[in-house]
Amino acid sequence: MNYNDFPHRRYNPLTESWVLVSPHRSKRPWQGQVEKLPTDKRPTYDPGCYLCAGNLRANGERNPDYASVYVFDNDFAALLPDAPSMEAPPSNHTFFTSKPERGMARVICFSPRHDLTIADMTTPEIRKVVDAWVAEYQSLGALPFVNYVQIFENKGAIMGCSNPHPHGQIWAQESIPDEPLKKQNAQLRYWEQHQRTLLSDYLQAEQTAGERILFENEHMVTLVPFWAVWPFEAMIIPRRAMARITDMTDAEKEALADAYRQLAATYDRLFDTSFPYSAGIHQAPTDEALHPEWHWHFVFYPPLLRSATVKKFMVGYEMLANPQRDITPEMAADMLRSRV
Ligand code: H2U
Repeated sequence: MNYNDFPHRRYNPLTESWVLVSPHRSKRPWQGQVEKLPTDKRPTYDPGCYLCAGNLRANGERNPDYASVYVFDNDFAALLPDAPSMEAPPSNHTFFTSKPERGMARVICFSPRHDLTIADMTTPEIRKVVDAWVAEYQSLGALPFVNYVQIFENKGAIMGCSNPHPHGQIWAQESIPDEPLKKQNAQLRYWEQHQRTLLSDYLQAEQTAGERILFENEHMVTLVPFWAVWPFEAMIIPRRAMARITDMTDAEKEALADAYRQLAATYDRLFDTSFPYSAGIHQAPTDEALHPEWHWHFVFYPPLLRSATVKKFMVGYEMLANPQRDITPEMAADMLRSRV
């Protein structure tokens, strides 16, 4: 089947869900239109920024004069460690099910430089971000009430990011949230059948196919997944099956930092803009089980469709039925590869 000609559905084996692909809608040749935005000239230090070194935060606390990466408890955390414990009887009425949820939320400043993004940082600088993620996953995961740690970055005003200072977030909680839980269930079934991780076999298939891989280094492969929903969705997958980022060797941490930088820079070159996205790492829960089924990976969901100012909306059919896309993941991979 020539995917470029026919509407078709693609299956995501990690989340066990479908995406409708309608490439005939974008058969018109790619116009390559670049609508330039006024360049976002930011100072290296902004006295009004609550994430810059030495500045006051909204709650009156002062950031230290940090030199590389700085992590602090979110002053407006969505999860709190002292919510009533699980011993509190949950409501189990059929229609009003709820349960208390304990957790923590942390903010991670990637750099003291207000004007940078991951795309502008060096690999050794980003390596420090990776090291902080590893340390946070370890320390938050060790808390008795934490069973899952979600590391993520929300970049760009279009994604609802409240501050352009380079930063990410970490939420840690009692329950495994829905997205990673879906992936856990699918990976567990695959592992039980094959004694290999789903993503090890997927990587091998992608390497044979070749058409969706963007770039590779010694330890990481960056690709547009076959089942991508967002126009320029991408994944960084470690070659070695590892359940969690704490399993990485130094060389793998370095390789992850470099792939992250390269993908962010490739995105920026695509539409000549500071490319917005939500990105995050899906990995094993911190519930003390070994989880050999898990193969951690880094997913990128950018909202842009055709230019710096044209965004894809997940509305209508997407809200009511299934996600849908026009350009195929292979077309997106071609476009991104031309900017690597
Ligand atoms: P986002 O821009 O990605 O939403 O992240 C900023 C986070 O920083 C946000 O969750 C927190 C907000 O609660 N924050 C603080 O913890 N202290 C502040 O002084 C302002 C913002």
